Amino acid sequence: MAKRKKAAKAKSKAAAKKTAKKVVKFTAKKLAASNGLPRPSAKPWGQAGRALDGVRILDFTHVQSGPTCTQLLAYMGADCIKVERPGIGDITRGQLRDVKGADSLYFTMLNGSKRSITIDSKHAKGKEILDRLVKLCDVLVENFAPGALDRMGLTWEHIHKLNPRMIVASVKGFGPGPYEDCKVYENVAQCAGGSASTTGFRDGPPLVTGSQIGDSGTGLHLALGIVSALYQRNRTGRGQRVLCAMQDGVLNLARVKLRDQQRLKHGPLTEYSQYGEGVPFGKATPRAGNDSGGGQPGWILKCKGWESDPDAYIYFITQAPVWTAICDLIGKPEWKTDPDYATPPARLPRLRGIFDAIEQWTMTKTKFEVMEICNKQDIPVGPILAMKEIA
Ligand code: CAO
Repeated sequence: MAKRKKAAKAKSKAAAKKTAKKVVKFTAKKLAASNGLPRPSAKPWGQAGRALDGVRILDFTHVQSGPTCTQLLAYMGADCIKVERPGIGDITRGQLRDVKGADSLYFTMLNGSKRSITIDSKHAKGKEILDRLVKLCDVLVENFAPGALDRMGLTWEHIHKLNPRMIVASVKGFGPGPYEDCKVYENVAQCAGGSASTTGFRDGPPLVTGSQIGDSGTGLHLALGIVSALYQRNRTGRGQRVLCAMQDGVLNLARVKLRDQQRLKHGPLTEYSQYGEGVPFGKATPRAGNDSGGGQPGWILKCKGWESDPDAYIYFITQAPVWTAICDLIGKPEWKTDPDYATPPARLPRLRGIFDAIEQWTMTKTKFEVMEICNKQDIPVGPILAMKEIA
C-alpha cells in the first residue's frame, strides 16, 4: 500500500515537473501565436497605420444616418467608395447650400474622406460594375428606403453568393414589425423612439432635440455593429447582415427614460421636480423639463445678463458629496445641518426652493464666473454654450 502511494506520488511529481517545464517554455512568441495575434508592433505609437486600414467599403449611403457611419469608418482608415445615382447624387449635395455652385456644407461635413463614383444600379452595365465591386469590398453599407436594395438586384443572397466574406449593413427606420416598410427621417425616429414624449416641459407639447440622435446616433450604432462583424469575420471567415433601426437607436439613447417607465410601477419618481411640487404621476414617463436624468438633481439657472442674452444660463448639479460647499457658496450655511436640507432624500421634495435660492446667487455672476468658482470647489456645472461660442 505504502509502496503504491509512493509510486503514485512520484508519478504526479513527474507530471507536475513536466507541466512546469512546459509553462517555462512559453516564450512571448508562443504566447502571441497562441491567441492568433501578431507580435506587438515595435513602431512608434501612431505610426503603425490606422485601425481600419485595408478595409474597403462599398458606400451606398445618402442623407445623414448612413454617411455618418461610413465617414467614421473612413476616419478610422477604411477606403470608402461612395456610389451615387448619375445626374442626381446624394440629395444633400444641393440641400441647404451655403456657397453657390459648390457642394453644400451639409454634404461635405458627412462625406469627407471618401471617394465618389456614379453608377446607375438599375442599368445592366451598372449592375456588372457593382458585382465587381461587391467581390472587391469587405462591407456594403446602405440606408435606402426598405426594399430598394433588393429592387436593384442586390439581395443578401446575391451578395453573399458573390462574396461570402461581405458584411451587409443597413440603417432602416424601424425594425421588423408593422412599420418596417416606412420611410423615416430624423424627427420621425425621435418621436417613435420615445425621445420626444420625454423631452420638454410638463405643461407643454412633446419636443424634438437639436441633437441628431436618430440619424447620427444610429450611424454610430451601425459603425459599432460593422466593426464587430469585421472582428467576428476574422474568426469565421464569413460576412453577415447588420441592421440598425433608427427607432431602436433613439430608444437606446433614451434608455434612462425607459428605465423610469419601468420604475413607475413601483412608485413615484422622487427625483423629478414634479414629485416635490405634489403633481401626481400618470401612467407614462412624463416630460421633466431640465431635471437631471440621473440620481443627482440638477436644473438650468439664470446667470448675469440673462435678460438680453438667450444663453446666459448654467446647468447646476446639486451633487450630494459637495452639498456643504454649495450651501456656503450661496450663503445658506444653515442648510448644512437643517434636517429639511441636510440629506438627499430630505431635499427631494424641496428642489424647486433650493434651485431658486441657488439661482439668486448664479444671477449675480456670468456663466463663466459660475463655472470657475464652482469647479474650484468640485461642484459640477455646465455653461449653456451657444454654437457661436463653440464653433
Ligand atoms: N442608381 C439607380 N437608382 C438609385 C441609385 C443608383 N445609384 N441610388 C438610389 N437609387 C434609387 C433607389 O433604388 C430608389 O428607387 P426605387 O424606390 O424605385 O427602388 C430611389 O433611388 C429612391 O431611394 P430611396 O427610397 O432610398 O430615397 P428617398 O429619397 O425616396 O427616401 C429616405 C429617403 C431617407 C426617407 C429613405 O431612404 C429611408 O427611409 N431610408 C432609411 C432610413 C434612413 O436612413 N433615414 C435617415 C435619412 S437621414 O435623415
